[in-house]
Amino acid sequence: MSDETADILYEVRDRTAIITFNIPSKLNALNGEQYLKLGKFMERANEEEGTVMTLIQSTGRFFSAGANFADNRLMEVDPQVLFSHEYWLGGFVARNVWLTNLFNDHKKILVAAVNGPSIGLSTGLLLLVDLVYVNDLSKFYLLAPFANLGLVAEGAASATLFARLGWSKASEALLLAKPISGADCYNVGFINKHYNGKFKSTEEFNQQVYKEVTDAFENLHEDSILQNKQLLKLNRDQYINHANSQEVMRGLGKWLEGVPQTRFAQLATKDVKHKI
Ligand code: CO8
Repeated sequence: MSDETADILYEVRDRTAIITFNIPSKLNALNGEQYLKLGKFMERANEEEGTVMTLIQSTGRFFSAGANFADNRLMEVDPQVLFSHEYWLGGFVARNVWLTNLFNDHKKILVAAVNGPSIGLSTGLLLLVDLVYVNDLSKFYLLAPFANLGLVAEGAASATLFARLGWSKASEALLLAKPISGADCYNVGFINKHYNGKFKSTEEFNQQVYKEVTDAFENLHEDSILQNKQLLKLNRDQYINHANSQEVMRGLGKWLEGVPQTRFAQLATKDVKHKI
C-alpha cells in the first residue's frame, strides 16, 4: 500500500500498476524532484511482474499544471549557475530525454484517467499514453504554453501533437500557445471516452476508468497485447525519438538564453497568467 499523503502515489492493484498525482492544491504541478519520482515509478511499473496495464490518474480539478514554476530549488540556484550548461544538461536535457523515453518505451498498456486540464511537460507525457479517458470534456483542455514561456516543445509534443490532433490543431497549440478544448480533442480522436462529468468526485471517476479498462482486457491473451503494443510502437518510434532529441537541444538553447527563467518568475509572482 502506498503512503496516501505522498506527492505521487504508487500502487499495484491486481494486474494494474497505478500512479497518482497527489498535489491537488498546486493543480498537480510537478517540480524537478517530482518528475524524477514519476520517472522512477514508470520504470518500476514497466518491470512490475504480472501487470498488463499502467494507469496514470490524478486528484482534484487538474490532471497536471506542468512544471512547478515555484520550484524552490530553481529559486535558490546561484544566478551564475542558473544560466550554465552544467545546470541545464542535468536538470533539463537528461531529465526530459529520460522521462519521454520512459513513457514512449513503456511495455504495458498505458492509460490516463484525465480528471481535468493538462499543461506543459505533463501534456507531452499525456500525449504518449495509449488510451485516454476524460471525466468532463467541458472542463478539459490541453495547453502547450512553451511559446509563452520562451521555451520549445517538450516530451516529444512536437511530434505527438501532430500525430494525435493533426497539423492544424498542433499548429494552434504550439505556434499560438492556445489551449485545445476537450471537444476538439475528442473530435479528432485523441480521447477514447468521456463521461459528461457524471462522477461526483475524481476518485469515483478514477475507479470507473480502472474498472472499464481492466474489464476490457480481462479475457485477452496477455502476450498478444504486449506484442501488439510493440508493433504499434515500431511505427512511431522514429519520429518520436527524433523529436525528443531535437526538442531538448533547442530547449537547452532557450534556458542558456535566459528567457524561461524570467517567465517562470513572473508566473510565480502572478504577474503573468496563461490565457485559457
Ligand atoms: N507551478 C506551481 N504552482 C502552480 C502551477 C505551476 N505550474 N500552476 C498552478 N499553481 C498553483 C497556483 O500558484 C495556486 O497556488 P496558491 O493557491 O498557493 O496561490 C494554485 O496552484 C491554483 O492555481 P490558480 O489559482 O492559478 O488557478 P486558476 O484556475 O486560476 O488558473 C492556471 C489555472 C491557468 C493553470 C494557472 O494556474 C497557470 O497559468 N499555471 C501555470 C501553468 C504553467 O505554465 N506550467 C508550466 C508549463 S511549462 C512545462 O511544463 C515545461 C517546463 C520545463 C521546466 C523545467 C524546469 C526545471
